Amino acid sequence: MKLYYAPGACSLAVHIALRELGLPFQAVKVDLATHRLDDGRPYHDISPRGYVPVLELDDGARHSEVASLLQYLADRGPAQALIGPVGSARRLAVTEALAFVATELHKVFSPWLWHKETAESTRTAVREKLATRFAELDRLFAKQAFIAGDYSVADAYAFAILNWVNFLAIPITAQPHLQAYLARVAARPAVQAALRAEGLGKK
Ligand SMILES: N[C@@H](CCC(=O)N[C@@H](CS)C(=O)NCC(=O)O)C(=O)O
Repeated sequence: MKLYYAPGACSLAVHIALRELGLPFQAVKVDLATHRLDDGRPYHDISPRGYVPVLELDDGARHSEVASLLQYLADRGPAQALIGPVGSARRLAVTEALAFVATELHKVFSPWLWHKETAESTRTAVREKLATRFAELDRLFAKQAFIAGDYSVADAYAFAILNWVNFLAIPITAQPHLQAYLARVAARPAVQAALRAEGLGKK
């Protein structure tokens, strides 16, 4: 498999899952500022929307959407441990968390906070909405270690998105349980390896 990624972007979730599951893959870096690969090829030839992640399967088929890619990969893991069998309560909890991260966190942060042209009033509204989500997560992580019970692919996704608080200097000191959660996920060897491979590891 081939993963098209940009350092620290939402593609980090898929990168983490590939490493958690020990699946063989090649990582191909995309410059999202220019939408080009390192060799100069236009990324829109790979991804018509210009988005990462794209996962290219061994038969050459290309697929996108973080939440779907994570489900696909987790189903290939031993005993579907990172997602749970179809029809199980575990699966419902993990897919519920994937949808929550996609629609209530990922697409609240982006595109608004990443684009310089976003009006300050919009940024303020986005930060307020995120603050309510962070407070909800803080209450959740006071009670449980991971977003859907045991560690799952939804944690890889939640971590990749919530980690943006560091890039965007959004304080979460008022949410100690959320802070501890990020540290807990960051400490996993697969997460450390993915961060290092993307040039984001601790020096
Ligand atoms: N719906 C897509 C969204 C992916 C997405 O927003 N990717 C961002 C990085 S986190 C991107 O590639 N942005 C580049 C751009 O806007 O041109 C998914 O969930 O995978």
